[in-house]
Amino acid sequence: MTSAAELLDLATDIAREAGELARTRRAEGVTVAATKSALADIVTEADREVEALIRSRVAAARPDDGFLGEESGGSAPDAEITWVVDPIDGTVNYAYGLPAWAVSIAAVAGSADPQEWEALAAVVYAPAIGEVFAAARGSGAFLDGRQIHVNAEVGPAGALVATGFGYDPATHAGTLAQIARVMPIARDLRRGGAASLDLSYVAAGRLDAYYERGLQPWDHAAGALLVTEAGGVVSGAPGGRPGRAMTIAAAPPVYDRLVDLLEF
Ligand code: LIP
Repeated sequence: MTSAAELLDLATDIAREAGELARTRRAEGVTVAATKSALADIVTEADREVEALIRSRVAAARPDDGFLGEESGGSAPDAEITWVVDPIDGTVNYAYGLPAWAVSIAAVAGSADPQEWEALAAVVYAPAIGEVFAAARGSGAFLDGRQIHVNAEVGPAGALVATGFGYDPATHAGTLAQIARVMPIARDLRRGGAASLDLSYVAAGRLDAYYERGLQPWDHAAGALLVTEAGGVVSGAPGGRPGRAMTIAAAPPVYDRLVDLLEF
């Protein structure tokens, strides 16, 4: 079986090529191709083009692998390795020209089900910022080749916590109520708009914690491995896997305090 390091090398090469394509398309001007689950849930022509590039590169290099992409769906669910891809995570940021967007690619084993898979390799590439977050299972997490770690200690001012709002306006009141429950342990909040980068920033110690409801598998697949390889904890509801109901990521002490405040 291919090693996690070999999968990471391939994922990184593909992410860099895909990211440069996305950046080129951004500079040319972005066209919204359609809306999906809600008016705010947009897909651009670049999302589709970048995912097609990633899918073709993976198929050429590893034709027997499965694929699960935000825009083109899944294939070969029984494959030994599945590539879980968000071609442009932070699509709204990308469409507005804000820099917080990323190509997120994870290679997972055992199943195409996020409740069962074992992530082996992860890369989150932010082309507009020029940073590559990478991890191979068991080998640590890295930012541009420098090893990174979660913030194990939070200062007396409290935790810097990131979260997000789903595309469905009907969920916003519940999200705001949840924020009110979390604020007693927070020094401040951040809302970056790209889950893969929020998770990467927890791994790098730039955030003390991140939580969000409503994430899709491709939003958290790569970032979750980065966090655990950086010494953090990632879950859904306590003891569960990250998913639509909830994704929580933090260093152990903050994680435990956050879980006590969130309702599941
Ligand atoms: C986005 C996530 C973000 C969330 C947005 C959206 P997309 O993914 O990365 O954290 O708040 O609602 O789901 O749609 O840009 O790939």
